[in-house]
Amino acid sequence: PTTIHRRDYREYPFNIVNVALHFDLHETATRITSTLSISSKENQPADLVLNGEDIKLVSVAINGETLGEHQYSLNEQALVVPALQGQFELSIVSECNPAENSTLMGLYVSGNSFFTQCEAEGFRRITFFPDRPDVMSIYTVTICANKARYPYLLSNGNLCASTDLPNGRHQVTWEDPFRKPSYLFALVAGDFDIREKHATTQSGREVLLQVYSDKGSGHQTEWALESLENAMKWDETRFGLELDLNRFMIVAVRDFNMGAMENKGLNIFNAAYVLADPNTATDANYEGIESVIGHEYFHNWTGNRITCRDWFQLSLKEGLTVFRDQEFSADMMARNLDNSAAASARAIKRIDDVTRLRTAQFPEDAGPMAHPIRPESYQEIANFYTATIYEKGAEVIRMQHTLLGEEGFRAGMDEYFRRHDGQAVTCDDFINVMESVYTQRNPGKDLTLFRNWYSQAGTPRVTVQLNYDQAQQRCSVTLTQSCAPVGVEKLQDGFIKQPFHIPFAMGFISQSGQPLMLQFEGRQQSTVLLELKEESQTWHFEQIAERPIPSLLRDFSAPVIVAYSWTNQELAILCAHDSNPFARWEAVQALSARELLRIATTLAQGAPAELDPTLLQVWQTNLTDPNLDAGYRAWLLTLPPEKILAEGMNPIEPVAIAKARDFVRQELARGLLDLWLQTLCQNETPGSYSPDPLSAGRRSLKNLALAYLLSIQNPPAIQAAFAQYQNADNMTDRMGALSALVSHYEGDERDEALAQFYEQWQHDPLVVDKWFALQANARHTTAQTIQGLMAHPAFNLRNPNRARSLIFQFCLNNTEGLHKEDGSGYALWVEQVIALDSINPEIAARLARVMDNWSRYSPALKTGMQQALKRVEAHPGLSKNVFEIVSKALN
Ligand code: DPP
Ligand code: ZN
Repeated sequence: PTTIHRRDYREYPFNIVNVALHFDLHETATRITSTLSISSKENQPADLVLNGEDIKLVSVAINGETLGEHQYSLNEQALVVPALQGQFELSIVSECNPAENSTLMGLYVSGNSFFTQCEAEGFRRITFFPDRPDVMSIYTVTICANKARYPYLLSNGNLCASTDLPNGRHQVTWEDPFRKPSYLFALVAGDFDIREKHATTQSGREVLLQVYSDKGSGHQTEWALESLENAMKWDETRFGLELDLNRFMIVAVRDFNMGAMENKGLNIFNAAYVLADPNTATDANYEGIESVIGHEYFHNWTGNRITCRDWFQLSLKEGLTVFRDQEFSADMMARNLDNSAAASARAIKRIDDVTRLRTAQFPEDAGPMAHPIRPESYQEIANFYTATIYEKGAEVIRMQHTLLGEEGFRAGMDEYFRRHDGQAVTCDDFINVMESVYTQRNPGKDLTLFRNWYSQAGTPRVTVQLNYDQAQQRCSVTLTQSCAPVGVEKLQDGFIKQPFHIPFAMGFISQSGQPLMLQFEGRQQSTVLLELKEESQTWHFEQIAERPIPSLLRDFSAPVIVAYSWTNQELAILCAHDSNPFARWEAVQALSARELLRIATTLAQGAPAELDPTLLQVWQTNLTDPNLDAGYRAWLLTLPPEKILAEGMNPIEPVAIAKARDFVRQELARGLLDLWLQTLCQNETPGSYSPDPLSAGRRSLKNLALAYLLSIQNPPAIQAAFAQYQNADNMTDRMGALSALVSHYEGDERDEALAQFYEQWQHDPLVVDKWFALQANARHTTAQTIQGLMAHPAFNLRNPNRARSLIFQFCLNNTEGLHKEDGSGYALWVEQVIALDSINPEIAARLARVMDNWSRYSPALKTGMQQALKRVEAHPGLSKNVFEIVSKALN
């Protein structure tokens, strides 16, 4: 496979001014006529290169004259018409087979409907076209299909004509008034339930908001429509950005590779991010729906109005839009709360996002796929829809927000739209705009060094050194940064990593737990923002009466790893008193990670473990502190996930980590039994279900207590879990109880409950996904269990949600099952990567990434992992998606 480099970017030599598409929809043979009005950019002939994959060319004509076969060339990837110049009209007729398209890229059938997915390179599976984001055109789309089967025919923009045809067919025409790249094209045809609402924009325009879903699922779209309206209002208020179309449609589809897609005016969503009702969706599902609906809606400006010049700039739209959806969710969560509840609601959101970054992105940034948020090269762009582009990309935007401040950032965004609306631009264009505002507001400062976040990969480590001088009452803080070359950086001769510009927020806490005020930049502040721009820098703070305890990287002000050697006692003080709620949670994480890793090492050596009483003390404080909201308390009482712990262990002993977590959980359950039982009783949520953050917080604390108590098989808690399972009026409580039982309880009633759950919910695919996922994650589930479940009539490898719920859940989260000594976990992985690859390479490549960090595992495991990778690599006919992943892992 060829590698594509950022430095090789060349402008496309033609403008494609207008695109007229005519679809004659049939399940197994859809005929597409594409008429392009084209003009050369230059005064000399150039080859017209049109991408096309897996489609059949029927004819090609220029200005109405059909070309003979000698007048163009055609291969597996492209149609080339040589030496064209001036203005002309090109017409192409081609055919594709939507029913047989299991890649879910291009035009495909799901259930009884047609859908498209074009980002990144799916449009070339529909018609021959310069399928690259910098070619922007005005689209007119005509769709013709059987009227009874496909009463709704949708595309981007505004509906402008609709007529009945002979033979039971009908035809509609859509016009999108905005220029767009091909990846934002969409088409949907089918029969749907519709929920809709008229809303008025800031400037007083009336718009129609619609959610389309499978027949019979219309009662599950209320939350989606409400979230869409909230997103619309939020973008107006926070960024002054208004919906630019008269109608905005969301369509839910059961078979979808991603979460959702921001096609202009016609967002297509994985049903998992649309459908919810209290009985089938959990609090986490409700949150996920709100955030993804927000995300896709926000793309209308950050992504669609201003798009990417090429796919190396993906983070231009994704990092920025993730930042925007994170802020949207935080604002929604903090809405209507008093100051302190709002602060903990925001902290919860931040904790959640940082946890995601640390579990998914930090390992990526330390492994063979490590890449800067603006990569330099790729083989398959679909492999670069990564945690780095999205989550780290959002952190890089957040740092700019921190450096500019809310007002400055908003001024920067305004300027970004002023300069670039309607264009396909680069990350450099974005940072240039932000820098112009930054420099104007902070004379003498610039973002030169900050740009290294775009060009260098890896997670920087910031080592902190504190020197306290009692006589001078002075405390100095030295920050030192380092970041070893990672991923492709390691392969480049003479590569020297430059320092990053790191905004580092910190404060001091006294030995008695009080926040200290610091004199900094002419003001008294409890949190100061240090800007680390060299390898090492020192700051001095005066009038510090005693040796303080540093509270570091508050609110996670930069995506870095902090190294500081607090004593356990100092950490315990921060765990109980840090006035910054995010940093207080961090202290708990640091202390418990330290303890868990110590115990994991002990267990790996076969020695008996014992819990440090400090941790028990911290848990007791956080179970009883009267000032904590339930949801925030739940986070304070949650042990760090295995994947985060693994990043702190060398070599990684995954099973020892899992066992250490079990051990600590049980010790904390046993040592604080009464408090857990009280917590269980005190967090009921009476009344009918509401997904609001306070109620969700209570449910999460209650279900956490249940999990702790069941880990020691506490009999009253087992009873409580069964009662909760039977009586729950919402899915969060039902799943909370069932998952605690499935994870920790061995009796027959457990299997009865699981069987009953399936019986009750088998008609709802998203709930059946939950049922598979529960079992995939359960202790004692082995590869054989998974094989058994794959034989269940409800299992279907072609449906990505189903594959994810069973196979991905097992390979990603069931540590003991995957790493079983008999090699059965690895064998299952090999088999399923290969099986999926022949159906859907994009999904297969995601599963392939499970083995990324094999070389960091203990010797007993890494050989097996490496062999598994080699078996996949040796498989004939591998897609370039999977090939890129496994070959980089083995390199
Ligand atoms: N649909 C994906 C997202 O919104 C890719 N653009 O992130
Ligand atoms: Zn996105």
